[in-house]
Amino acid sequence: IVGGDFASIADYPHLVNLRIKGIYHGGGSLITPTCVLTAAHCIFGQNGFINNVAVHAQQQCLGDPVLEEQVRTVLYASVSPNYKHGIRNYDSDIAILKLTRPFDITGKASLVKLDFNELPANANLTVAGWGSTYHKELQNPNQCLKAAQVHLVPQQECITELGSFSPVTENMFCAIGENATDTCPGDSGGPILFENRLTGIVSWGVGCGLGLPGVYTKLGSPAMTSFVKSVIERHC
Ligand code: 4AZ
Repeated sequence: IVGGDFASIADYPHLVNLRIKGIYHGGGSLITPTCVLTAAHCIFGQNGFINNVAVHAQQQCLGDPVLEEQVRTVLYASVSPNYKHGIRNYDSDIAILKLTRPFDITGKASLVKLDFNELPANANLTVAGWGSTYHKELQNPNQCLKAAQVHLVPQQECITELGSFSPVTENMFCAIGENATDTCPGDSGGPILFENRLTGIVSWGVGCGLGLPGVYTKLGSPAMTSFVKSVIERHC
């Protein structure tokens, strides 16, 4: 996150981080004790049964030691069938990871509530993650959690600003904060919250903190809503 402030994981008890072979690969949100919502591009190539992805809960900084009870492995990933990985295509950037064993949500970890409603104009939103803190910063393996306030950008304005880089579709919305506050590589998969409910997933952008909006997978689009609801019903 560019801008914003360091934050306490206690304020984001649903936020998890994803590891592939131990290496940090993005954020995620606990939506049921056995399911994590994330971005498809964070786990690209991992659709179906997978054995090399782990989920860490309750980590303040990526380099902190994690207790065994706060780590789960992933049984399989359900990736949106409309997600087509490729440069300049982030449509339907959404996946749900089914864990091999539920997290204990009677302790510090807890579930986030999902918000499938259309956001009001200029909605104030909160992002949180362990991503880069300035444009082109390499991922810090010891990054501590940051959070920031951003606001919804009108869809047409976002299409005008970013549409020439990559299509801005109905399954996306855009947001930016004061002084170019933004999400950055490494924040992907993590939450964007409206009134403490999950309304989107950090997905893509053109650089970060450059004054362009960041782009988020929109839980409230018809396709994203039906994907999430059907996976939860069948698998979570
Ligand atoms: C990324 O590459 C990424 N500025 C995520 C968010 C933004 C840009 C890039 C938004 O994961």
